[in-house]
Amino acid sequence: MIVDQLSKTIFIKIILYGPAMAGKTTLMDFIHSIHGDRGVLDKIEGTHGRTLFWDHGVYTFVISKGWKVKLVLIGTTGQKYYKDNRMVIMKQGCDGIIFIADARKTEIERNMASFAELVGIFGPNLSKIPIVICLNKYDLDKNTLISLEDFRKILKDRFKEIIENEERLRISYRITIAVKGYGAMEALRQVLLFINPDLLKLLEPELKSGQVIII
Ligand SMILES: Nc1nc2c(ncn2[C@@H]2O[C@H](COP(=O)(O)OP(=O)(O)OP(=O)(O)O)[C@@H](O)[C@H]2O)c(=O)[nH]1
Ligand SMILES: [Mg+2]
Repeated sequence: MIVDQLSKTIFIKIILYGPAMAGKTTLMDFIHSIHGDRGVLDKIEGTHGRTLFWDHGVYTFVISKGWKVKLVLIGTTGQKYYKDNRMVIMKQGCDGIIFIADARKTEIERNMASFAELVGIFGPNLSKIPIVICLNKYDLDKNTLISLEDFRKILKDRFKEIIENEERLRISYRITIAVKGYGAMEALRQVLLFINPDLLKLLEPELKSGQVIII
């Protein structure tokens, strides 16, 4: 978080991370569909809508006493081939991470490999960064999907040293359906809550909830 006293602006940077095709861009598209009047979303995509470099959204919210918050959302490219590109983005640091996992059981190893990459980048310092993990695509056939509990358990087993100390790591798990916007704003709120609860209180009147559906 950067606080610029002169321009009375607070900058918050949140990165969307996760394996290719998990739904990072789709989630950002949804957030933009409801907050597009507050900012811009710049996407650099190849054919078939695959992110080549990143998705970059900046949204400005006016809070009290002339202060404003600039919320910077960066969606990484998930493809293996562009690992170096992700590294450049991640090395610049961030205030919080929304990790978009693909909820299908068949995707578990790709999800874990992506999380391992995060651990590789930040090492033990990852424990200090707030993370909201979204099990995305929960609209698909329930028999093909992993439960939140099972996902959590596998992640804890694999990354004990990072995940286990829950007091240090602000981490939360939720279900999302990015194509419908389900859980998108809740994930954003949760990561903002982890980053700074007082700031979220000030931002709350400005944040729209978007579409809510029952699953
Ligand atoms: N059924 C279903 N499909 C989804 C959901 N979210 C995303 N998708 C689909 O999954 C595909 C990939 O979504 P993207 O948002 O482009 O994925 P990404 O993580 O940005 O992928 P990269 O940019 O390649 O890393 C698209 O066809 C989306 O429509 C969801 O909640 N449910
Ligand atoms: Mg993308």
